[in-house]
Amino acid sequence: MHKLKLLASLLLTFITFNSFAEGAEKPNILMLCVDDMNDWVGFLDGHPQALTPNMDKLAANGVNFTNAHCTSPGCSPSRNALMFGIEPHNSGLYPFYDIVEITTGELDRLTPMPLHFKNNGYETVGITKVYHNPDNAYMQDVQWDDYKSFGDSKLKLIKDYGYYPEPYQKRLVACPAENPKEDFRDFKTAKYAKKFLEKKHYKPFFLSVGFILPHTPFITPKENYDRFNFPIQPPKIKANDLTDIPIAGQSNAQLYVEIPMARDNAWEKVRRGYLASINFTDDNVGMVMNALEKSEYADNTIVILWSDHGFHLGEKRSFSKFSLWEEATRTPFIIWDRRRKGNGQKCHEPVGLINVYKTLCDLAGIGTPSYVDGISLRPWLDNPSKEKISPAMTTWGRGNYTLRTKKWRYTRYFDGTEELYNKTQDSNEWTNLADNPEYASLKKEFADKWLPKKEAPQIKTGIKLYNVADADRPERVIQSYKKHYKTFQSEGLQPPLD
Ligand SMILES: [Ca+2]
Ligand SMILES: [Ca+2]
Repeated sequence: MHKLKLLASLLLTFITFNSFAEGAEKPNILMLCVDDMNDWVGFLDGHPQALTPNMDKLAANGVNFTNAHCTSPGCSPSRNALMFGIEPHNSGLYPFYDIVEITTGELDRLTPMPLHFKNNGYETVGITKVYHNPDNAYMQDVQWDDYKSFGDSKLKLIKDYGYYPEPYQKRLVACPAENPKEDFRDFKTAKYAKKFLEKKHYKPFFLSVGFILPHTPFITPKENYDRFNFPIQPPKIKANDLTDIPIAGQSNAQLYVEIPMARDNAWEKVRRGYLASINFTDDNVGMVMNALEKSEYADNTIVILWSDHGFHLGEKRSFSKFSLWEEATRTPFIIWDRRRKGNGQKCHEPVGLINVYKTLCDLAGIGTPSYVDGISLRPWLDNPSKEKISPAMTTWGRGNYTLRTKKWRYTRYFDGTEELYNKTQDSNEWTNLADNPEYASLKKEFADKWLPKKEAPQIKTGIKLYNVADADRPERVIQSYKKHYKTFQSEGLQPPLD
């Protein structure tokens, strides 16, 4: 018995020592996943009142990708593309899914990124919103060594301190709650990450920390609202911006949101709520980053921060995401790997979040499954001004694609209609040049060279939300857009085409 114990103890020591030695060579990964955050952050200079000192510090330490774009402008398709490393036109994951309910086997050939790291010796930990909820349940015990999801405690809203629409619309609520910050899920998420970083780990770790703010509703502790004084500067909006946009594009504008916002004069309150929500996420990012800096992992941890897509706050007469315009496609994106030569610089080349999977594998020194799309961004981490020829592509529904180069945005919808913007002269994308014959050859070149030649069929099981006009369902969203347009006129609002 005694001998057996000794043997077991020796064996344990050997295993522990061995995995530690192996781990010492591999960097840890800390992935900060943010929801619905656009460029209203200090490090992208998208709003003069943005207050994000912690993320600004991270951006200044690492490489700040200023021209980064999501793979799809909705939580579910964006995160599926990122976490499985596959473009929607290769996976068939175009709209929103409950991927746990996909019963037809299309996901079987895919390896979720955490599982791939786990297979390569990593301890994998996920907190709150990494995949789109409830997709964190997908292969949860297989891909995560530990997965923990937090919710808010019961929040007591201070309604008259912001906007609380009557009739109630959850996505437009923008007011603080009386509760202390400890009651908020994003604080709990950050605290769990902090505790993880304070512990001793014997394997390299892949830690994914998913914050839900600034996703709607914009509810934060009061102190975050108090940091933003009226007036809140509005973004630049051209009232009749949609006149030169084809109907497939127009239908992506969330027009109906503007009806209560205009009636209640609520835009400024809602924009304040958005800034406050980003500010609260920044506080929580700061908690995690401070814990990392104090930990023994500070020197051997790659930090990556992304948002799953951007957000409209009135531009193109729209609110939220679900479009192929810059407000929805562009995302904050930072990678800080202390070994890279480009740290402290900005990269203005067009990059996509589809590249996260290959980039992290490359930085960790592990291979990638053969189906994985995208490229490793490691060359731009060493030389951020290196020219990148390939555009960033964003897909929203089968058949709808937008390409972003440094100078152009070219969009083609399922019905063949198009948009083209010269970003150098028209950063707001106000003047659609697609019908100008001068650009016919440029459009053709974009389409021939970069748009998908083959499209995977849409996966038919597990669909949850389907709110785009695309090749599989061309009519419904366009009809509902036309209906909202009529309501708009009857409410006496300036219609977006006049
Ligand atoms: Ca989102
Ligand atoms: Ca326009």
